[in-house]
Amino acid sequence: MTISAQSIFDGLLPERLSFRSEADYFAPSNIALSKYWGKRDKELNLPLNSSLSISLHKWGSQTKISVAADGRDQVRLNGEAVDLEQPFARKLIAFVDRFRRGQNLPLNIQTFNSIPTAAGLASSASGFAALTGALDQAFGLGLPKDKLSMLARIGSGSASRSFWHGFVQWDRGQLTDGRDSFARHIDVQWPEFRIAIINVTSKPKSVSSRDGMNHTVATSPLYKVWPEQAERDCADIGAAVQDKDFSKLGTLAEANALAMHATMMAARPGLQYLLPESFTILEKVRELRADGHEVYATMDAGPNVKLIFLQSSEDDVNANFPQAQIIEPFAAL
Ligand code: 2P0
Repeated sequence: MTISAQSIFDGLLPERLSFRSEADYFAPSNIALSKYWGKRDKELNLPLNSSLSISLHKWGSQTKISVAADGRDQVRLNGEAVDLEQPFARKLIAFVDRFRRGQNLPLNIQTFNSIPTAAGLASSASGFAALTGALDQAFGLGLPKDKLSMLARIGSGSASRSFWHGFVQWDRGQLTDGRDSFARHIDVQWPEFRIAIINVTSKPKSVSSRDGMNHTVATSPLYKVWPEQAERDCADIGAAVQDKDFSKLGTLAEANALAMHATMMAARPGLQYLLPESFTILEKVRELRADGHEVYATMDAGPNVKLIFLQSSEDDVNANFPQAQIIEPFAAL
């Protein structure tokens, strides 16, 4: 039985919507320490494995919604009007239409991304989370965060993890309709935890995450072992977070990221997001560790490298990677 994404929205929303209040919702971006790579259902964005992320503090998306004064939808990104035929606006309006279901509710939707574009981080995670949260406010739905996470997941899988600060786990779930596939906050504060973003290039990637993961699942002979290993990594990284065992967390996160990239490289044709500069950074990270500094790396569907370390290693990271942008995920907001 195939279940449509629309039926999930229909099941959670009232039949008739009305505009209740102006909305303003912030969602942080996130980086997976244990990666989501591969879907068991493409329509519902159901993952083949659970994943665990750390949110990027003030880096994320802020979405404001008000009634469109002239009766026509308007979309603005970072203050600039976006043509509704542009892919960004089309995706956004298609998601809003899953809420409106043909009802005449024209909206003015403004999104501000605080993620520096040069950081090369995807904004779809925070973007769909902020949009879902703002629609919930605008229509006065009052949905709990697990339901917001489930709806945002249909926009983009990693968006399910962008409703909380700190550590977040997205459980893969077992049900075919995805009612049990949403994220939850992990109640651990770790003020010494640091993330550094090392930008290799800010060029847009040639293969989207969505196409890349579908291609990997369909053609990579190494993918067979990924879901089980990733599920185990996710559980073990979750335990390391609870125990605040940084060596274990870093070792597993780096291994998990490399394993994800290995599955992609083995796809046919192979998919390689990492560039020579990415490998140079990885080598330097290994050298730092050999010198006794606990610094670990993770990479997503692009060549940029993200480092994780504790406050005690911050000076070493700054000295070795002066271009790094350092984020304190548990700093006061
Ligand atoms: C992650 N990535 O766990 C993994 C690691 C990229 C590499 O989630 O198709 O944009 O919209 O569900 O969420 C990026 O994939 O893909 C992603 P869709 P999404 O962060």
